Amino acid sequence: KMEMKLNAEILNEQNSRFIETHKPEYHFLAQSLEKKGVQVNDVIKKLQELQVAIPSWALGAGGTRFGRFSYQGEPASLENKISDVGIIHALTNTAGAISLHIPWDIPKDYNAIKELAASLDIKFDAVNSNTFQDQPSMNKSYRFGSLCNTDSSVREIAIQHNLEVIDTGKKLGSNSLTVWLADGSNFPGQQNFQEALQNTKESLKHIYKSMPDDWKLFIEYKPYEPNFYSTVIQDWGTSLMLAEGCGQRAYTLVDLGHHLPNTNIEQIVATLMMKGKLGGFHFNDSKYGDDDLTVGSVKPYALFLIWNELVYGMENNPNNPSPAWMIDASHNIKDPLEDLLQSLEAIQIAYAQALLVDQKGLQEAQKQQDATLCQEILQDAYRTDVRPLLREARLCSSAAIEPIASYRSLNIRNQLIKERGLHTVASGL
Ligand code: LRH
Ligand code: MN
Ligand code: MN
Repeated sequence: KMEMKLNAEILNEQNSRFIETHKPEYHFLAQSLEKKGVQVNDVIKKLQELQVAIPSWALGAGGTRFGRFSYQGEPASLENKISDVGIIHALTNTAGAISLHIPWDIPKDYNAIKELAASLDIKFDAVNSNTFQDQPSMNKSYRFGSLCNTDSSVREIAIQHNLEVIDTGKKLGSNSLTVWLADGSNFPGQQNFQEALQNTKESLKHIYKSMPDDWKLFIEYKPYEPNFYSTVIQDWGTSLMLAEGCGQRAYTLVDLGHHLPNTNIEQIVATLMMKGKLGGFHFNDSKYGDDDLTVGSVKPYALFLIWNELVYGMENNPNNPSPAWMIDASHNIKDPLEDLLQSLEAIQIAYAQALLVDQKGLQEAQKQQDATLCQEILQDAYRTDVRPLLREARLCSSAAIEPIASYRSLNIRNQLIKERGLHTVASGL
């Protein structure tokens, strides 16, 4: 079977349709930004360098507990998923990594998988463990928790699973493990909070110690779901405490959907970066809970304020490693690849806007306690239409000036349907 290949020639031809509109728009913006003292070439370079991992589970249509509507031409194998990321990466030059969830994505032929990924310039980002679903091979259950379980033999199964995930990641060249736990309770009194947290801490320490020396552990938090009364790692404070308990290479992972309504996420970002403990980032957007909607589709200003702290932290907190960026969004009704292209665009827009913030002016205005001017400075950056910068960055990287328009005019989904069939069921969630 022929998998979809996007080469420079095809993309050049696509770009020729947009270049005449793009160039003057870009030059006009670049000129006005230079006048304000922005080093536009630096911004373009930073945009070209940003790489955001695509989670394997976002390549098929997501579902809810009420059902799932599959999308046509969905990837049925890990190979298919990697080649889908290859399409997105070729169009944007921003998706040079894939994040696997084990056991959903266990490779059969490691060499073939590695070769395929390398041929598409795709790296293996953090590997994710799954102790929120029982596996057929288990003779015990995670029904009452995994790493927190009162039964040490269940904790042992969950720890062993994490060690196997590390092994899988090692074989692929990944160098980080993300742990998200569904552990918690549904009713008051059901669980002893202290015991559950203590067990979790010991289990995580064991996993941390078993990682290779150059690996990082990312500990994800979430306030509720699937448990609805309590969650063991419910917030960034608990995650940070556990990361500090494990050691230097353990970090907190922020998933934008994992906060109660109106939480000031940008302040959490600032605090974690000050401590050098922001390890990973899952982008998505939400209206109500962990909705996993397209990045920037609901609260683009909040996304900008978060990026503003990320940019500040990347410049002022050398003790914080460059965070591992990932999109953790997947939706029911859109073409998953178009959804991811929109998410990447939103991430790049907010990043570019944050790079335009007049940091010196802002600091000065803060010193003067000039709240009006502080807001003016932030919103001047936020209200800039930075899309010509993104287009230029993609053009300079031989990607598509207009990814979605090109994806559509190249009929990529139809080709995938021809290769994979109309009624497909994505492996995974
Ligand atoms: C949990 C989560 C976590 C999981 C993924 C499937 O809500 O954000 O990152 O691994 O979703
Ligand atoms: Mn997540
Ligand atoms: Mn989530």
